[in-house]
Amino acid sequence: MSNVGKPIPHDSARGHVTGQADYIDDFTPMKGELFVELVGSRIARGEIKQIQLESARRVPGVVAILTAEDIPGPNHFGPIFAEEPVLAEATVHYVGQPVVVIAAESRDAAARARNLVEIEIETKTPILTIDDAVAHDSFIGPSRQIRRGEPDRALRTSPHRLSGTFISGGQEQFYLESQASIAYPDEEGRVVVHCSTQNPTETQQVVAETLGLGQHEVVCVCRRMGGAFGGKETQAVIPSVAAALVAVQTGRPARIVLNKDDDMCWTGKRHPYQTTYQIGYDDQGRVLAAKFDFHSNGGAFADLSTSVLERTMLHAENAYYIQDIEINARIFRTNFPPNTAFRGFGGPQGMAVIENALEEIAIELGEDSLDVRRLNCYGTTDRNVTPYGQVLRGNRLPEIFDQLERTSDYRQRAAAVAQFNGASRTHLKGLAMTPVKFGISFTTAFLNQGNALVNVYTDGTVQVSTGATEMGQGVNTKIQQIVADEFGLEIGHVRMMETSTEKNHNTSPSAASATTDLNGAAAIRACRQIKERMAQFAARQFADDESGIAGDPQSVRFADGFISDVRQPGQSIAFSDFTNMARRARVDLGARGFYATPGVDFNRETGRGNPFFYFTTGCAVAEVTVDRFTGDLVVDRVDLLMDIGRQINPGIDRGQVIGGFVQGMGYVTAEELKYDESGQLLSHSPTTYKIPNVTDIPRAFNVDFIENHENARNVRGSKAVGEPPLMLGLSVWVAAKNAISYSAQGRVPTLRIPATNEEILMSLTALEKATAEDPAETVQDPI
Ligand code: LUZ
Ligand code: MOS
Repeated sequence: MSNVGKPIPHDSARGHVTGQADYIDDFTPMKGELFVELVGSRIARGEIKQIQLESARRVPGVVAILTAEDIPGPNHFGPIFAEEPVLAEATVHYVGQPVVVIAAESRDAAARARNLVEIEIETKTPILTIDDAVAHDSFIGPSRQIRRGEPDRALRTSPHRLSGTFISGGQEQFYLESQASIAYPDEEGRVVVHCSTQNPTETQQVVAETLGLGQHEVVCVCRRMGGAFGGKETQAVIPSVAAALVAVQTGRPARIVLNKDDDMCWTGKRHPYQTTYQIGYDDQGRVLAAKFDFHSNGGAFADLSTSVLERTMLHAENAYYIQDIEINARIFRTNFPPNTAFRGFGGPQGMAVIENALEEIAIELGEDSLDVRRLNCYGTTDRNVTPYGQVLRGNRLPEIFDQLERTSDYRQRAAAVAQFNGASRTHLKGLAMTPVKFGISFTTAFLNQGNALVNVYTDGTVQVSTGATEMGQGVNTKIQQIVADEFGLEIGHVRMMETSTEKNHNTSPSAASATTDLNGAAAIRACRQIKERMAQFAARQFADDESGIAGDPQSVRFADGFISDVRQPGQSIAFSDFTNMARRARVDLGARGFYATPGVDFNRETGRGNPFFYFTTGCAVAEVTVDRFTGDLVVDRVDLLMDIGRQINPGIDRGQVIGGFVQGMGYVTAEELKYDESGQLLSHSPTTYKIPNVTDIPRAFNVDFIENHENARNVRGSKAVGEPPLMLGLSVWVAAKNAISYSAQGRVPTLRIPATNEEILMSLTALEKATAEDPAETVQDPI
């Protein structure tokens, strides 16, 4: 009996559906609890001249109003550079930057007081575009490079070249549960923070530092999040500190829950990029040389921008071997909220540029872009070294390409698309297959660690605590399955406990798709220690002088709820009886396991190393229809094929793949962040920010996985699945570009991310205008 490999429902599935699963704001208010509001800057950039708090203080029910001066420890924090103020001091750098903390007896009172706070700011011209930031020399961190071969020479000698600027916008994480924390004071000024965070350890650390406490005086607890998608990897910190500050200063519990509009306006998002590229290629479409200059819009403070940028660079070639390549990258400081982690973490921005370029090569050569992509795909025995020197092991990408080409009927459908486009005057169809190769591991090597605590009780039940945080992705269910298998128990005997820094400390954020990998492996290590002790004890029980069987821990098995000796069938003891016996015999039934990913290292200075433990790969084919008159885009069909090793939970993995793909699709086609000229976000609610809904998902959606029983590298032969499918959403964008290209054959359309209806219409119009002005270049007008 194995639990691993079965589509066991998410351990909170019932609670999610019935509403019984508690999120932060569902916690019953504690006695004396205060409600906390932040007052954010209304100005994107300026100097604070005066803060008027008197009228706000007079609002009945207001208990405390605090500013940067009330923070006892250092006011600055940051996951990489400690440069971001918790509360603004003399200057403000983005709309919504928190300046004042209000604590009141009720939400109403807090809201009323918030409206009465007057922050007088001398406005300066904000830096809102990358071009602006370049002009002002406004950047974050050093510029970076990865280089192999002689790209300049290879570009010069290539038979064909193309170049351009590629623009991709940001993306709001759009978790359903906003940033939220409840802090309550312990005696003697210590504090416990319940927080919707991917990163309880960071919350603990920053709360401790800013309050002038030791880390041992702060506990951070996270039962679950209502979504995170990267948005809670670092940015749960400011609300947590605000609540903790109030708790410690007033001696009362304090709750903060951002409303949706504030959350969308004030917190960081996926980084917008502006990238120039130069590509050299031959007559067949083989890329011989590539040069990329990635310009990332970092927002006002560093946050995770340098790590995000690094992942962009490490995915600039996506699934393709490029012999001579140069990847330059830099982050620009602007007056937006600090941009941060978002599922994919810079990967999508890197891959989009090469996928765009390959589509352009295909258009220029009049080839099907699948042939161009397949030709450039990483090989299995040669052409299999990345620009940073990591060798791909067991590369299944060529096989995935070929299998999906067959199972999706790619060739017949490509012919049908061409035929359709020759006949239709109102619509254009497009088809594209794009791959993903996503590196699994934090590129910051030290983060690749996890620890787990396993307690076996005398009734044979088990509690497991790890540093993993549950954000709906099902990490708890997967670890529950893994642990149940270790002890040979049914899943109901194993319970996952809420995440707390008290039980699991010095943890990494639940991020980088690696949470099950790291914490599942740590849990196995803990189980193995307990099993080892149990086996020693069992061997003594199973020893039999009469039949001459000596005690042998090696022959003890844990299966089907029993402990047995393989040499003596019928001599088994129920697990629950055995645990009781073991306790009486003073056998230690608890353990803490630790796991550190072996062999990962990357040298930022040289741009060389093995940053990733392995890669998760896959391909998707998307077929779309574009309305020539409105730019409306319909995704007719998607076929998706991935290698995610041996699945721990096929049901949960399927949910991750579908959800990730659709979220990626939203990024490339619909989700547009619109700001006014003062840097205020205009699309800050579900009515103005368009995420995919049920009518936008592919009309036909076929999801499949290749068999990969050989994968032994990772926990239970599985592979990480959280982020990689998001990048397959690019297939929809490429299919849209493919569709547009039919409106003027041989001419390359320009298309940004996101390809909203408006963007598609503008691209079509520009192409038609160019064709009308210069018809000679048009090979053949299909209409
Ligand atoms: N977070 C991080 C991540 O700190 N480092 C990473 O490499 C990463 N990759 C993906 C998602 N989150
Ligand atoms: Mo992340 S983008 O917090 O894995």
